[in-house]
Amino acid sequence: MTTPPMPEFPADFRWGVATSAYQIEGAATADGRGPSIWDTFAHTPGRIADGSTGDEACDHYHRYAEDVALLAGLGVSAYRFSIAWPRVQPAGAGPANPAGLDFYDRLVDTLLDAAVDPVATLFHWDLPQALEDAGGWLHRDTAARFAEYADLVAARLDDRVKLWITLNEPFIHMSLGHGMGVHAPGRMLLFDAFPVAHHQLLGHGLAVAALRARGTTPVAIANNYSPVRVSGETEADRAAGAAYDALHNRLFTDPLLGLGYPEELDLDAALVRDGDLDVIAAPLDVLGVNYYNPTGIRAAEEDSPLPFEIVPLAGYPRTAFDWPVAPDGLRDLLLGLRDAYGEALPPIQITESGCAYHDGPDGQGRVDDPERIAYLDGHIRAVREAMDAGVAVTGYFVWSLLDNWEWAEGFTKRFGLVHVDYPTQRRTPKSSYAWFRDRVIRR
Ligand code: IFM
Repeated sequence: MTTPPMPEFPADFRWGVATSAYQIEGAATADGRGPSIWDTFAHTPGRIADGSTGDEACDHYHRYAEDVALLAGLGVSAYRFSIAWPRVQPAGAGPANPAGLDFYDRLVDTLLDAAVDPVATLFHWDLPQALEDAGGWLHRDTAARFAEYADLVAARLDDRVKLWITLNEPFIHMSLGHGMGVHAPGRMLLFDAFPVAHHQLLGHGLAVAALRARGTTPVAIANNYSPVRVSGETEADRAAGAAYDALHNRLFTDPLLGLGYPEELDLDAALVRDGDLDVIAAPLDVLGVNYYNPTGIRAAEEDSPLPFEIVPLAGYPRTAFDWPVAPDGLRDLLLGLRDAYGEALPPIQITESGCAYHDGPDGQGRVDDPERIAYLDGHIRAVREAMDAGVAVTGYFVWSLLDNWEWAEGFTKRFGLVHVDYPTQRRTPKSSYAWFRDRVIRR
């Protein structure tokens, strides 16, 4: 697909791709790895759309050298991956499992040899099952466990990792995993899931302190954001939009940037102990922004358990996930963050941006994915527009390097720049891979 030339970006702009451990690694029991909540959830009949698990996924654990060669061929300056807590602490506590850390040591060195900066996420949803059995993120102690784990990882890798990301999308982990029950650990607590928000944020703050004590590597968090589009004209519709915005966007940003919790969410005061908000508001070097789509909201029916109703947004193309393709949402989101937080806002990196389509090889074995090229083209231009309007954005990571195991959707959603034939594990770069390399990175 031909697209008009991309506008200029600063020479040191960080172009990367992102993945996460459970979605690609496989090797679920190798080298002493313990079970995570996602192993348990995926192995529970009826939880995953195609009945699959992450037991093998993309077998990245054994094929990481081939995958780093794909990164080198792409020309990215950074690779965002996550570390599986149950590889490092199989039971969620105690000394590190050296064999688990050895894998990330090898990966980091292979990345550096290929001139790709390692960007490591410490928690991308794969909580050790033993911690879940003790209460998981509903339990305050998990925050302290997370900081201990962060310290063990940093002790081994801080000399080479270029950016730490503490948590990935704590909103999604709270809402889908603990509010609605469609992700691990499968709890359906609705607003009683708020302790999961506070304890993740507390764990983040304690982990930031542990990482700072170990070295000088910059630290970030990767939040999921979805700008709200109010559907309807009434005051109740606008109030519903504000309620959703507080829940999805502000709950995990206001306290990080020193504003405390949004008042409208009415968090149980007993949850937040003296000093917690100071721990959570530890200065960040980068705010990671994961963006996929805006959310349409209107007032809920009177008997609804939620103070808003999510409605489909008309007028946009849609991905295989049925998510609207709305690059304007990314621009609006970035401008909105700047307007809401001003000087308190650290530089932003787009830590995930991407789309799922039903990609497959043609008769010649080529995988052509023009929709993904159009998607990325629009979203990268949206970032440039926000930068032109004064928002400090210093990086952009495509989700994802490889087609991979998409949580409750199993293998049915393909997000990769590289196609994976799961039975053979054959990797085939899609046309978006060449486009990203030639039209964006090496322009
Ligand atoms: O695959 C996920 C990723 O793990 C977290 N952010 C959204 C992606 C697409 O759903």
